[in-house]
Amino acid sequence: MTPLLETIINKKTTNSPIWLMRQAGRYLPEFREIRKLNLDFINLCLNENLSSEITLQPLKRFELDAAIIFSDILMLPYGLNQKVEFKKDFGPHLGPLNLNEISKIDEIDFIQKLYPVYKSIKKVSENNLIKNKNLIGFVGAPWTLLVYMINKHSPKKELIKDFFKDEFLINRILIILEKFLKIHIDQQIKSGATVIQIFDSWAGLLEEKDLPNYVYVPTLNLVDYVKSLNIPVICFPRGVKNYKNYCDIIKPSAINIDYNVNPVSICKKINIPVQGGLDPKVLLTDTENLKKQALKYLDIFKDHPYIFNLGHGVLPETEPNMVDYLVKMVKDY
Ligand code: 1CP
Repeated sequence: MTPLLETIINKKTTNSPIWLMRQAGRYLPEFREIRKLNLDFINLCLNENLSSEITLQPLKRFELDAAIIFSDILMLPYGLNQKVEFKKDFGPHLGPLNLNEISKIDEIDFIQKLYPVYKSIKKVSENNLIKNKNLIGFVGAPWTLLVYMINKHSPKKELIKDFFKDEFLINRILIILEKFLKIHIDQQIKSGATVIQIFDSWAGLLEEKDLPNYVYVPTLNLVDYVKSLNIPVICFPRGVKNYKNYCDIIKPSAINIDYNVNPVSICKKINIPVQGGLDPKVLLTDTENLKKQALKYLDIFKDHPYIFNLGHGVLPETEPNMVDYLVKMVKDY
């Protein structure tokens, strides 16, 4: 069994495996070389030769226990024919949302549009570098995708004023998302993904009273679906105030915590495997501080099944040397 599955399934508490969110991306010079020549981000994700190469880049440098496929959560609205563009220094920008248009998409069209993503997963899964490691497929949670589809760009701190105005539209989109997220998950697994992570990056924007409708019910549905396929599922509800409630209701195979939660209280309250937590900004400081902060997490979770990771993605300005130091330190612990 791979180190990651030992932790998630067998609840092993020694030798924490490690991988990092956004490990395949902006901070690696070899990625920037490719990115420079491929200005259209969506096309880059749809180039199975390049996206599989980018996925493997961090595994060539560091002794990581998993690769995460180089793609994006917004490939899903793209697959539903909503226009998605990534603008430099602005982030994603989505086109108009036409319910009639997206209601017409069928399964075959959708799979065909995203086919290169699945071929890329297949290529990575057949590479020697992934032997005895996991290949992580992922999706955005329904709520976070709804946010981008209606808001059209990153909400940063808040949603557009009339976000919840059209209840009919929201409910229809959630139904469509459920169907296509399941297809997207299923295709990733069939192509070779051995773990699924669900990113709910904007769960923290909701008030407690709205969580059941937009987060708990739709996410539980997906989690149960992944489990029915016998694949572990890790959830990352960034910014939720009550991780324990979330875990009690959704029961993911493991929970990724963000850097604002207190790891001591998480360790006490939550009895499923935990992943992540370290503030990615710590990688921008020095090795002494990095060691101290990483040790904090390793010590707190030393008797708990724990996958080392960050509390959000690796920042673009991170020095690859710092990542190297961190991975070696976790391996030597
Ligand atoms: O300009 C560039 O080079 C593109 C930067 C980039 C990259 C490398 C984007 C744009 N997406 C990605 C890849 C990506 N995105 C991966 C695979 C690589 C890896 O993890 O190693 C994954 C898992 C994601 C997931 C993703 N995309 C999330 C969830 C995780 C998170 O960061 O909260 C979200 C919210 C997105 C949307 C997105 N994609 C890209 C941007 C700039 C954004 C917007 C972020 C925001 O709204 O602030």
